[in-house]
Amino acid sequence: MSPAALRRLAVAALEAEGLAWAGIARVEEFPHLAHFAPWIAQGRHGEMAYLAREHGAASEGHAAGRGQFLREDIRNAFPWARSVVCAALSYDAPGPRSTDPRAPGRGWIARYAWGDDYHEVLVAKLRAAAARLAPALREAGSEGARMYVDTGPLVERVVGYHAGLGWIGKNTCLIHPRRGSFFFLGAIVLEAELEADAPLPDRCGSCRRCIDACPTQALTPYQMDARRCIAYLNLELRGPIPAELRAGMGDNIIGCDICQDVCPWNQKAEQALAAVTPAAQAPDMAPEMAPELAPRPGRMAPELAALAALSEEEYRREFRGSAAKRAKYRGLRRNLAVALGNHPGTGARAALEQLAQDGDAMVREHAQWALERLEHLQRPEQMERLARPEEPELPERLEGMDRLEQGEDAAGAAGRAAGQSSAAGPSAAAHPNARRCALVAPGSPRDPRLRPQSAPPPRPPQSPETAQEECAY
Ligand code: B12
Ligand code: SF4
Ligand code: SF4
Repeated sequence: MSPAALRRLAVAALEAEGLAWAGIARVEEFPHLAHFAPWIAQGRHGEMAYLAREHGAASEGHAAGRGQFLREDIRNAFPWARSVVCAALSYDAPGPRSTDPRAPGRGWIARYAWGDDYHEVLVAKLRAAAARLAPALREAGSEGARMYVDTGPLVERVVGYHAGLGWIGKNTCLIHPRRGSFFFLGAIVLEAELEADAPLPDRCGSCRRCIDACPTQALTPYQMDARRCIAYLNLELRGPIPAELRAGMGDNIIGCDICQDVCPWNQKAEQALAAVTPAAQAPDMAPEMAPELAPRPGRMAPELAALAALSEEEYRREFRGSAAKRAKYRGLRRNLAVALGNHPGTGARAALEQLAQDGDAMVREHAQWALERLEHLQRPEQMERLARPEEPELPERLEGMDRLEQGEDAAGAAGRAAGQSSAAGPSAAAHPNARRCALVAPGSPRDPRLRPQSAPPPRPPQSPETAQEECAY
């Protein structure tokens, strides 16, 4: 069977499982991966030791007399592989942005963790698609196939780039010019040769909004020091959070969305989403978003004190089947202590006094830190500032950005709208999360009813500003 025919079958198999957005990367040397070894050598992976796993004996001597890192060449782990099918699944659920103002005492759970655990959702779809493809692979005489979401020894964003799904932005995320960056990646590594896609050009241009917005200065263009990233601090780090980074973490208790929420390409995706959610097309959800990824109740801007009051059993029930559970009970309480100190509301002091009695010394120490911070914040001038939080710069409207792509966008939107029902599949209406998605106001990608109660209303659109000088397209 020809590489082109295999490609068509692979794409059809994914589509049948609700993965309508995919690309193929040819396995070869990927230039981005030249940055991998120096990144590890600088210790930027922090305690994520799995990223630094080595491959081969030191005597094979790739650099400085050691073996290569497993992930710096995809052929290290998969010497037999010739193609990687890379599927993208949107999690751009309707709802507020992390950069919208929030009422005191509320925190932020990153968007990727609003619905069911994406690992399970996406890997199940990949497995089912691979099973559909298996007879064709057997016929082609190359059956080898491995499926991964996060956990495989490959850098998925680099593979996604070569599969034509987007470019790697200065915030290190993979970004698509019409769909933004709120999507997950999954990979099927194949022994067979499939016709490959071409990469998309980098459209960051001279923009550096993500770098300037990052509260812990974790980003330099295209590189992250994960040790400073809030998503690392509140999810991956098991021990105490370095004191000098705690204030910068703000009220982020699970992950962080800031460098994506300020990205103009996500604002543009928001507009595209609005274009494909007319009243007739219920359920109103992001194109290609699996119903399982739709927000569970209480995920957006939850009340910090209420979460801090959960027993371990209640915590397990609340976060069962959610990617948020990676923080673990003690990690979440540590994060809540920091967030309560940074963004206190009614009941913050009482909640912190409870946490200061916790059975876990790490939680107690973070609560103590937060209580001391509250003392400082209680000075009259600080309280006044808290009562009227400085509104973050709201996303500029980017009508001007559409100029070059207007025709293409309209066609793309129509195509997505047509594909939407089949992508969601018959299970869409049946899934309990689907009902919540249908709450979105017709024609509006972000229903104000989904905003946390008592949060200030969104500001009216700013005067249109083209990001033409900033984003190269
Ligand atoms: C470890 C990890 C993290 C770590 C470290 C992130 C990082 N930037 O490395 C932490 C915990 C911080 C994290 C956070 C998040 N993650 Co994460 N993470 C991973 C994981 C498991 C491995 C990534 C990895 O190998 N990093 C190592 C470094 C070296 O790789 P990299 O940053 O991707 O670097 C490449 C580029 O920056 C580029 N590069 C480097 N220097 C230069 C210089 C120039 C000039 C150029 C052009 C390029 C370039 O080449 C590098 C490769 O060598 C992947 C899954 C996977 N197996 O790939 C998910 C993954 C990257 N994460 C994902 C997500 C969704 C998130 C969060 C949004 C979750 C959240 N809301 O909190 C945040 C996003 C933060 C951000 N700005 O990246 C998605 C990304 C999807 C997308 N559209 O990009 C992935 C692919 C998971 C998935 N299966 O969908 N993550
Ligand atoms: S996820 Fe948050 S902390 Fe991490 S690089 Fe982006 S803005 Fe900075
Ligand atoms: S377009 Fe701007 S905000 Fe988005 S990743 Fe590139 S530099 Fe960052």
